[in-house]
Amino acid sequence: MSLSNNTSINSENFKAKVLSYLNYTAIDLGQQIDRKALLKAICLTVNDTIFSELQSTKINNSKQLSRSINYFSLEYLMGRMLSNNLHNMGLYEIAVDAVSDLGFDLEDICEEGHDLALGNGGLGRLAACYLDSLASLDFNAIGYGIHYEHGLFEQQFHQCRQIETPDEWREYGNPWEVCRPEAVQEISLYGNVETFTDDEGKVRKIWHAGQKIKGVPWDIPIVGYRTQTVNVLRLWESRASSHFDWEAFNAGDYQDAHSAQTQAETISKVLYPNDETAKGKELRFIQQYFFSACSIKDIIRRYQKQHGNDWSKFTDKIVIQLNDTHPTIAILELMRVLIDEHEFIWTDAWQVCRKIFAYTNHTLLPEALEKWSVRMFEEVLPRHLEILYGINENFLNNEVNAKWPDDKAMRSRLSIIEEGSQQMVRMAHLCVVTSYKVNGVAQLHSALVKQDLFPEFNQLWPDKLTNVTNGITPRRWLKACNPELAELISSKVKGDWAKSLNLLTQLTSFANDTQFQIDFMAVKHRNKIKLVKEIEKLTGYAVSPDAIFDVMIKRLHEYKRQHLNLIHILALYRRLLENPELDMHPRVFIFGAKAAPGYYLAKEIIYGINCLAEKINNDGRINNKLKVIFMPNYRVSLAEKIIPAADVSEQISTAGKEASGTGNMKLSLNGALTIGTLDGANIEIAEEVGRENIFIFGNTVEEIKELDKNGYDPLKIYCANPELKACLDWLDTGFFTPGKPGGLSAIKSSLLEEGDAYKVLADFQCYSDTHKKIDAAYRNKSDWARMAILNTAKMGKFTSDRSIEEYAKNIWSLSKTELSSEPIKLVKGR
Ligand code: 26Q
Repeated sequence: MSLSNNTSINSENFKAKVLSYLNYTAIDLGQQIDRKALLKAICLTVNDTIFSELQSTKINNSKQLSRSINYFSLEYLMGRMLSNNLHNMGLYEIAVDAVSDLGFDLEDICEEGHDLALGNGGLGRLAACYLDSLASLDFNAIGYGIHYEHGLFEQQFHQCRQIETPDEWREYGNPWEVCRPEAVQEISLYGNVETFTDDEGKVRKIWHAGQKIKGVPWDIPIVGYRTQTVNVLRLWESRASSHFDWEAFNAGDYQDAHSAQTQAETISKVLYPNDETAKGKELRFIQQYFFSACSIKDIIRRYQKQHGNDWSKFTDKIVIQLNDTHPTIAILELMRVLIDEHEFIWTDAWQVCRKIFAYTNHTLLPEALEKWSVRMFEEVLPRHLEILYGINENFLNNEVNAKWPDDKAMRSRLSIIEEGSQQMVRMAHLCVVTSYKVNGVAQLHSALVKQDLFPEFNQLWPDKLTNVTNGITPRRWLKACNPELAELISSKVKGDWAKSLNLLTQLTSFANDTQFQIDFMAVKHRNKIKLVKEIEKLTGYAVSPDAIFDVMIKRLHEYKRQHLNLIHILALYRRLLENPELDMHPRVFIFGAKAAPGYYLAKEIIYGINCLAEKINNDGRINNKLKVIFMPNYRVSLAEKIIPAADVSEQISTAGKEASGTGNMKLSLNGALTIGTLDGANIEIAEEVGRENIFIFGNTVEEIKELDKNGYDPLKIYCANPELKACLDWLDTGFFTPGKPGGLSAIKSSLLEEGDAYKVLADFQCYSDTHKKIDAAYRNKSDWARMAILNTAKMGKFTSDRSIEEYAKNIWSLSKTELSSEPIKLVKGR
């Protein structure tokens, strides 16, 4: 069997294999087949092919001279794997038939799969889309990360409030991963540094570790779309180094014998659920080092297997992309390994690092920029701190001093160490100083990185800072999640649009075609009916598929402004109560969002939306014209259900705050119309679809800066706008929180008393006016359909294949692997 040429697989032999695997996975074949057992058997069936292609890819790669890209990320939001793997392998239809022969629906079986939720939000999902594109474009790539025992928490609502429970993604095993004991690594922590003179009279350093930790790699295959390439995502699990303290055990101290093990295993125990706030916890720092050090060791192990001690080709063969600053410590680890373990002189080691690392910035928010205390650095990684000081000194004394001689202010602004009551290490500075390229993730964001975040670095190295606009994989985000639309598109578009998304522009010629408009909107309507059922299942509320489905799905954060949406819902509700006959097309506002467990106001906003939902959805006076739905436990697999059913996409962040956004691309690709600010990738989406096919509103970055400069006064806006005032005052009354007056006051006070940092009030009126335009536009069915079709048609730019091609060309200098035409024979051991 071959992935690119799956002609030897048909539904009959697929079914036969599944049945034979059921011997392993089902307890009792005499009984009705258990769905979970069937799912596992199908996974094992496709894994036969996937793992053999994985071996072939490895062998093929080892024969090539091309570079490999090592993607370092603390997060990967993979979602479910089966349906995507089947689609990429071209086996989906065959599997549908085989499973249907067994009396099941493949979609139902896929539903049994657990999401791989090893990430928080955008950054983690981006990493997953990029892995898909790297494999699909035949690049030699590996993703490195952490094998968290618990991914992002599961969310439930109790009395409208978010409750977190642990994610148990591997409770019953994960069929997609394989342990690689032959590549286990050991890393050190704590201890001290000894300086000595070696036999040749050279001064050397040795780090005596206080603790050793074992890193056990788990490989998850990443299947390219309709190609032979299968890459891997390698995730490290932490274990105690000496498996068990037998001495303590024999001495009867069972507690102590276990404690080292427990402590070591804590490192990969759980994903930190914060996004956009970099709170300094030692365990998080250790996670970052653990994974970076294991990955650097693994890269060197693989390199040496091929090249022994010949380091001359190292920088030709290896490039490391840092997904935000989270893996920055890898830079210091590579310096340490090269100098202390491989006897590189400083300048040579530094040259290597400067050629190998590139860094992607995903945020401008000051609270999200990582800083770690020097004190903690010194305790956990004493040798790395020494190296850091060396790098900083050279940088300040040579590069900064050459450009700005004796400029103390500049030195302290650019230094990797921030002085203050407590010295801190600025991880982003270390990244920018070392990396040969630094990129932002959308045009506006990259411009602001240059202008506002790192202006001096940009002066120092004008070619270093650049842009690569984010992208999404159309395989998962259209072909797999919206099969009916995919089929409709394929009936009109020539060529494989899932591989070349620009082919979708062919749809523009059907945008005015009445029959195509009807077909397009009929698909949307059927997707809405499916979502209606899901909504009923998850929330108990009944909503009509004829209403406008207005969707806001993303992490909960003040800058994303779910509360702007909330206040506007209040305004609509008031208008309806005043006039139940109000001429308004029925609207369902659909939310999906998790809040970081320690983020108070974010949780209050969730509480507020849920309280509104309870009141509004049960209010018989408003003729079902308004419904509010908060879908619990938002995650990749839920996004796959909501996105195909969306009419309106809410992208309403304060201008300048959302680096890019990627949900905006997914929704638009599936024919939703955006209501959005001129922020992140919204700007580029507007450029692609045309201003007439998107609803742009709100203050621009410049206008927001002006507001700040002139002393922004939310109270003035509140006093001048009676509707806005009434809505905010309503939050104080207890109307939505019976028995608890003031139950929603925190939202109001964040806006009026705490300064409305994200300019919610400044954008309220134009947001409300723009929603009126949406209401009017939706009534013209043909116009709306045309706009929706044009959104789908113009999304070609936002395929992650385009992003990856840009990284490969402009940052990584990566050429594609040449695929072997001959089937590769696996070498057998003796
Ligand atoms: C850092 C230190 C300590 C604890 C947590 C963190 C942490 C973890 C995750 C900080 C940030 C994140 C995640 C950030 C993120 O998802 N950013 C989003 O990245 C997307 C992909 O580029 C963009 O589209 C979004 O605009 C951006 O918000």
